[in-house]
Amino acid sequence: MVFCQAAHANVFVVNVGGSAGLAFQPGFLNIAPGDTVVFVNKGGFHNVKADDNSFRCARGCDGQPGGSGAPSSSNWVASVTFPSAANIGYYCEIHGQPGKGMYGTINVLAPQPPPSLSGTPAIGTAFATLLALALTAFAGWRLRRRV
Ligand SMILES: [Cu+2]
Repeated sequence: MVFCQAAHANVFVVNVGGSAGLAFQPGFLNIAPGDTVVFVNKGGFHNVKADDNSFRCARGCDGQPGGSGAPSSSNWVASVTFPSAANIGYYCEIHGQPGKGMYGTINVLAPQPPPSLSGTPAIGTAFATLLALALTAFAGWRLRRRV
């Protein structure tokens, strides 16, 4: 199960600054649990900090070996993996604050059950009923012919 989830995990890129100005692009992202978001500084003095303080990244992330979430103007790349469903707001400490200025949102959506699971049994039951009716009618027709 864990291997399967990892195999289906996706990677999303969020551009930081650069030609987008003082913004994250895309500023709103829908992802699934296990997916990774890679923040890429396209230019400017920026970092990425979660509203709930769950991460702070720039040249790596706080708490990672050799990582630092302090704002930096280098061409940094930082990746954050989101293991479970949540609505995560984040911002640049220099140009934004939660929900204002240079900020963004990552919506980690819980996996939906496949829609075919609810539809298939109903179709199967209807088909079985039709088949039973047809067999009964045929049996009745054969019995009447013998008399
Ligand atoms: Cu910034």
